Amino acid sequence: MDMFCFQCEQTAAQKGCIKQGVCGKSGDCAILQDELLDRLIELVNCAELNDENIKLVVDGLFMTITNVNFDEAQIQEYIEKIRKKINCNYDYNIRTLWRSDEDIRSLKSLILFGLKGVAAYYHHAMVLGYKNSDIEKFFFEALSAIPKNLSKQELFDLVLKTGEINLKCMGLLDEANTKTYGNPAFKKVTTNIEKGPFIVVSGHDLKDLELLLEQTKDKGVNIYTHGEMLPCHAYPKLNKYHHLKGNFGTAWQNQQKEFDNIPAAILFTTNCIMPVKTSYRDRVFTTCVVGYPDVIHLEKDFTPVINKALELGGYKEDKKMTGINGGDVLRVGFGHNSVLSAADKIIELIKSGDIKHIFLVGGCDGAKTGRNYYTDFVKLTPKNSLVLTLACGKYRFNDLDLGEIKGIPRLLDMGQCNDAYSAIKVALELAKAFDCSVNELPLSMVLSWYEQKAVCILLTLLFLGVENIKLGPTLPAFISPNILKILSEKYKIKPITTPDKDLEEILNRCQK
Ligand code: SF4
Ligand code: SF3
Repeated sequence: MDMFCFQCEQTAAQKGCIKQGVCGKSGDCAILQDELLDRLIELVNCAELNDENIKLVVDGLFMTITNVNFDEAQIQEYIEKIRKKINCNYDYNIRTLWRSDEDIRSLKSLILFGLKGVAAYYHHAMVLGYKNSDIEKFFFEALSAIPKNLSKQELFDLVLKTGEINLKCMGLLDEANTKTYGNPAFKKVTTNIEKGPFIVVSGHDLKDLELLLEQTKDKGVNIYTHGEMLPCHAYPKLNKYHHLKGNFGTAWQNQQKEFDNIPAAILFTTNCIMPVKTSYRDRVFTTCVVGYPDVIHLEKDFTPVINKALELGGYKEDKKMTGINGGDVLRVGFGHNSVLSAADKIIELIKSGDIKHIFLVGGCDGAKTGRNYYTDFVKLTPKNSLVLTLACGKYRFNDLDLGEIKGIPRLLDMGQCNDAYSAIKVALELAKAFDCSVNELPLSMVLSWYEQKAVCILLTLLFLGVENIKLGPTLPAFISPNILKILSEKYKIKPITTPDKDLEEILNRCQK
């Protein structure tokens, strides 16, 4: 029995991985992840919605996101846990979906992959003690719809509902993050590393970072963020720890090179973990839903990570490191709170013509060629425009100093992928101030996708009726030609072309 997976942007031949994942996932691991989905679908059809079962659903979905869990033993153990909760004779095999009519498969994939993204965000909210019954009910509703014989219209409605629920979920996570750690505020983050023991913490989980900061408080170990943990520096209740020093490395897809023989311990809290090379495997640790064979997995007691960092000792001298464009300062902290506190000024600058356009250049990064489009696009944006960014795609350009417009930095890093919520809030507030719709604002979205969290964010934008999104570097393999036609006609979604052409098209359209 061969695997089949086409859930991410780097899928083989733009069609699907069938022998081994391009991400490094083995065929057996992919088959187990499918089995995990089968059991979850059986669970929602058989068992009641309660705290224990919702946690199984949320974490189970999260485990199957790209670059989260490669550990067959851990996945098998999780399947057994679910099996114990299934108390009826429902039998489902997700392979029937992969073999079904391509439009139905496309719509159900949008729902299933989007739901995985929602699960990741809901997991982070739950960890901080925030819950919502509408979101929980939807996990059951959407998963139980996968085996059903539904019309294209019914499925399309569910696709948009996934986007609607994700908006609610990102709102809940925003509330959880800001109420727990304060509102993000502007902060300069260094890419340089101080001498002495250190730990690199990767992923998206703020709670894990807080626990690690607490547990390393008086241990002589410095903490550096990596990848999507970078925005944590902007939260007052996280940056109050003086040993949270800076950010290590560039984008997630460079980790195999950047972690090679690193004299530090590395903790992965969520995606994106890549196949762990033997040159640094002894210093990698995973927690929660992340797993990799032969890598030590921890649950909230980070003593082994700390001991490893002390044993490795870090660099002997301070080490100068930079972003990919040579800059060594990253500016973070432009969530909705700080951008909206400058809203009056931004509105005034738009009215006076000092700000002619706002670009949202955000989304995932990835290893495939062609993603330099985003760096080139940002470099080409006119000096009288702002560039909002979020998620890990920003590592292509976040060390660039684009200058300021009357005291407002041109490049505004709004945070992690889930902070798309901030961008949406800002867009809605601007639309209110100008008494127009978001589509009438001088605002354009140029997005990059890689994994399934990007899918749910895209569905949220569709739910909100946002038009003219440019999406790249390639379109999802799971969107069939007919569904793509509907999306391009209804929402005017277009694939990216070249930076000059796209920029010209955007600016011309907005002048009309
Ligand atoms: Fe292939 Fe992406 Fe699936 Fe990995 S997650 S197996 S790369 S489609
Ligand atoms: Fe990135 Fe993996 Fe998508 Fe949070 S860390 S956005 S790719």
